[in-house]
Amino acid sequence: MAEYFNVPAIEFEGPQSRNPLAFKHYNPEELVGGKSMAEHLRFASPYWHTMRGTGADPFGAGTMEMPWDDGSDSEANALKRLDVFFEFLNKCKIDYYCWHDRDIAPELATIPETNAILDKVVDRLEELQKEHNKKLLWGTACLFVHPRYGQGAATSPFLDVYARAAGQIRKAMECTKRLGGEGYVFWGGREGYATLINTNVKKELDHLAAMLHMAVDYKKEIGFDGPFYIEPKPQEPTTHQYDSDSAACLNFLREYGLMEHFKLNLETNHATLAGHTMQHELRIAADAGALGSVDANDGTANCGWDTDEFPTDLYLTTSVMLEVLRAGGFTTGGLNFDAKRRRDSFTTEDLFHAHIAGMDAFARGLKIANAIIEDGRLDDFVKARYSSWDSDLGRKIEAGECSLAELEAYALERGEPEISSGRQEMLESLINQFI
Ligand code: XLS
Ligand code: NI
Ligand code: NI
Repeated sequence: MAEYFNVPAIEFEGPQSRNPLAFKHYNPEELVGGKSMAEHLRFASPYWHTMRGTGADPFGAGTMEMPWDDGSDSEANALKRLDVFFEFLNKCKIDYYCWHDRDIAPELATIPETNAILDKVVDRLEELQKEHNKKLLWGTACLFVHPRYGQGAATSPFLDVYARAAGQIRKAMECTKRLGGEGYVFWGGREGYATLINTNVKKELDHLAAMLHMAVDYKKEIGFDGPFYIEPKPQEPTTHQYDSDSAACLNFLREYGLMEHFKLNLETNHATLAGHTMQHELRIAADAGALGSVDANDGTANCGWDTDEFPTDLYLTTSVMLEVLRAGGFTTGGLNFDAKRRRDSFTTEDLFHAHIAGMDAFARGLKIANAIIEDGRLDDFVKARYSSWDSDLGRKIEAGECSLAELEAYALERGEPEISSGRQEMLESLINQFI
């Protein structure tokens, strides 16, 4: 096979290494809390950023060097990109990947032509996965790029657009199943509104739920047993996206009887756009049994865009891994770098530097989070903070067997409640001891 990257396979060399093309912390086989780093972290690379991201922004053209890509919509070009991608995954020691249907194969003039080229690409992906022992973390349908989806896909005012989206979802699910995908994502990029002046929100949400119910039916029909994930994001490209954050998604899923079929795929930069920390989003999902997968990236806090930067902040990776470990670790999910290099990091080598940076940051986050949990002081503090509930009365309230009058009588007897310090700064300092 031709080599497309003038970069050696990336090896673990340890924290003392000065080699920029080596892992300093990510050592796939190394055990952390009884499980290998590779099993804990389940890194994935997104085809759309890694292979299709050009570096273009609203003010300038693409900058990324992609000498293998002739820019055409030909089958040969689509197939060639796959070889490049698998060389990259191998050299970077990444076991999983994710795609949108339209990243891996182009949309052609008609639906049958489009599906036929997609099938050819999926045939080749099947071979490459086997040959290189790689797995599909999740697939998804791109329902936001084509102009027909400009006013939504599953929430479009136009039935014909809705039907088009339905067929595209069916096909993308079939391809995901064929490739042994461990999950399937719904990111509703344009499922929202630009303005309420022209929008029937109730109708749009009912239609979105109907689409997801049809997807559940199809999932059963083809025997796809991975979970569906909804990926929340509050805005961009729409003014308001319906799946705005974890809590909004959970409410929607419960309202429409979809909870048992869905988990959430949470992305850091989407959390911050929603005015939350990533840790908040993960916690809300985990408490509902819906922490599915992570789109691992970061943003620039004071900028307000979804800049999809590689995650290199140890406080962030530590907080993510704390929530993931406490939730019992990933099952079908993983850490998908939904991240792109900065426009100025345009060489093919930068693809490696970016992933090494993210993988090392998460390897450290994992070790730090595991050490914090094993140390136990943080969790013990939280447990002790709520210890007044470990009483007969506490249990009675939690079981829903108490009345306001009963509690009033209790309070009368007790007098002014005693409270203790929340010790936020002490705990922040404790966490810093591990970082
Ligand atoms: C965009 C989203 C998108 C999803 C997949 O902001 O993050 O890339 O992850 O459709
Ligand atoms: Ni994403
Ligand atoms: Ni994003």
